[in-house]
Amino acid sequence: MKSTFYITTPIYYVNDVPHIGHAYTTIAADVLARYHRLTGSQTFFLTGTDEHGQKVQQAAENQGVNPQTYTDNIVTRFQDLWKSLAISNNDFIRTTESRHTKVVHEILNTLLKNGDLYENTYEGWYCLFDERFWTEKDIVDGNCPDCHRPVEQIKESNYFFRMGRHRDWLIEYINAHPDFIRPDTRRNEVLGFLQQPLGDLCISRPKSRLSWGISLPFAEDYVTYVWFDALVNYISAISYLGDDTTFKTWWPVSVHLIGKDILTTHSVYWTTMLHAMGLEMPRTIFAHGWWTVDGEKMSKSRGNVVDPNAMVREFGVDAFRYFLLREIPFGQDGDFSKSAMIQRVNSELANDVGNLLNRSLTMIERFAGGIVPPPRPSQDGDLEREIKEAVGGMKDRLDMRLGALEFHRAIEEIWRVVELGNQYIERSAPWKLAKDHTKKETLENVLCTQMEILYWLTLFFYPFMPQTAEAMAKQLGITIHFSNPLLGTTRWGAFPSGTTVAKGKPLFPRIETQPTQPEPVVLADPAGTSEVPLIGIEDFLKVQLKIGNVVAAEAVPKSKKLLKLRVDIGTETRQIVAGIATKYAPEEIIGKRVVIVANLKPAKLMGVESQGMVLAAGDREVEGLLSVLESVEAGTKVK
Ligand code: ME8
Repeated sequence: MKSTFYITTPIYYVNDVPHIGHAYTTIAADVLARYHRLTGSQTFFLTGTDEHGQKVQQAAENQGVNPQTYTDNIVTRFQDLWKSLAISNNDFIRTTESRHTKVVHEILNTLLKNGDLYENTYEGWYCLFDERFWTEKDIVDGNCPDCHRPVEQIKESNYFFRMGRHRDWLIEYINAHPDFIRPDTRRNEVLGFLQQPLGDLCISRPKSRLSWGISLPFAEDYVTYVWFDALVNYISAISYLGDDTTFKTWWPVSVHLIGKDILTTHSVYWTTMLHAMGLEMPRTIFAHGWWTVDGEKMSKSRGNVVDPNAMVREFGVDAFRYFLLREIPFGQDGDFSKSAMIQRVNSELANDVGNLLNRSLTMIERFAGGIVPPPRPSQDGDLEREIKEAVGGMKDRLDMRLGALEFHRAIEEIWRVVELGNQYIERSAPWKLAKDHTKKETLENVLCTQMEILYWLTLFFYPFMPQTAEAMAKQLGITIHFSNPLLGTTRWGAFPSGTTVAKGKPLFPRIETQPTQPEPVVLADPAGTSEVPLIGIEDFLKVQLKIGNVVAAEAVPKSKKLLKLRVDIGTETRQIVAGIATKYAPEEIIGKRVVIVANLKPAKLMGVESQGMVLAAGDREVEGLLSVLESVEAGTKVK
């Protein structure tokens, strides 16, 4: 029997445009949905918009349009954003659709009939902005404890849901189901909340105060209050009270993914509503943490709201998706900054992945005419075994990590294979094998293994970076049908030999930051003197030495000695021409950390500009490049 996986995001309010917080939840849900499809689960991924309520009514009034026109307009911003973020939702529900309002009506009728709803007069302090009542002890100096705006005393008749009667059951249920509310900190928070007596829930507003909502079927002068309308989307979208087979296929939901701001509404309001309806509980409600921006709360008034569209334009969709899930452990709060993003893109994507792909394809082109050779007996037994084990055990490890919603850990598992791939190239040194024709088979095996590693990486990357996976497959010269359940059915050795690779543009171009050009210093020229003069420390300090990371290398045409290098020095990437071709093949030094003179005046060598010099040992002939023992960051000064 096929397993099923149903995942939801919150349905977002349409009184505002989408920002990185909305993108975060939706991208995380997308990764899980894509992963489950790739492992063969029948998957349903739902997102949508929450379109009723006072704020929408007000926003529409401010624009002088009716609320439906207003929401029809804003909703496209969410839908367009999900397209540009490569979100693979199966459905998009809007609470103004009749398939939704119909179900809300039926649920309300049933609950009233069963005695779960009652009418009562309610008096309390009301916050217009938060659309909620507070008790006397909650308010602070006449202001809302949440948004600090003034509250007003309101007395009105409303409908209530008998929520309080489910409290003991709910506590027991949470205690008996450790995976129900996650992470543990949130579960404890909910249990803490339930220590207090649980009141009943006001589910309506009089139309005189709020007209933009779903009318109560048994009291036309009232509309339902936001939560009783919004939460129902999770079942109205899967044909509750409509098509029973569809509903039973998906319910109970596997994961309700939410932010920590709406933990109580989901863990207490929604679960007690479901209990009253006699429906099964969600398997997991997971509340993730909160993003701040450059250390500050994100808000319109601060003007620091990050627009995901701008991030996609600047960094590309996959780099943005990758960053959000790699940067902070899911569940914890985190801070968004462009500098952190640039650092990750440059070191983990451009360097680790970009180099692996680029070097491997270059070598297939140079040593095998662009055609992937067949597998041969292994050259580096231990490392190959380690790689095969890392790849072979990956599905189990990803099942575990993603089952626990530990996205950053899942990425770390995948990066282990990226690292092994880079190590494999270093250790097996195909450029050396290519010089010895008795090693032809060994070389072929190495090249073929490199392709196999890259093939697996496309599968592992796919849930996180779907466009990258597609682009990688294209460069590897193969078609991968990612909609097939490939993880779990594919075995090592799947990459077809005889394939012609199609090296293309770098997947993740390095992001250049503003270079801080050092003042060029003219050095005293000691050449010609047989005696090496002593210099003072002040002279030595004029030479700015830095650690650089070689990101690209190619021969200078018509030169036996020169290589043209691109060297990342942290703030920028320099082109440096070095006389090292007799010692090093271009592929061999990509990824190496070297020491460069950063403040040498640019010069032209064989017509190619060199913006610095790499340091090497040797007198007439280069014997070895200078490097550094520890993995020091590119751009670090050498003193
Ligand atoms: O609450 N960091 O909608 P909403 C991380 N309509 N996530 C964030 C975030 C941030 N700074 N800001 C927002 C609603 N989010 C209701 C939901 S569900 C039946 C009804 C994300 O538009 C996070 O997922 O205010 C949060 O729960 C959600 O957006 C709130 O979206």
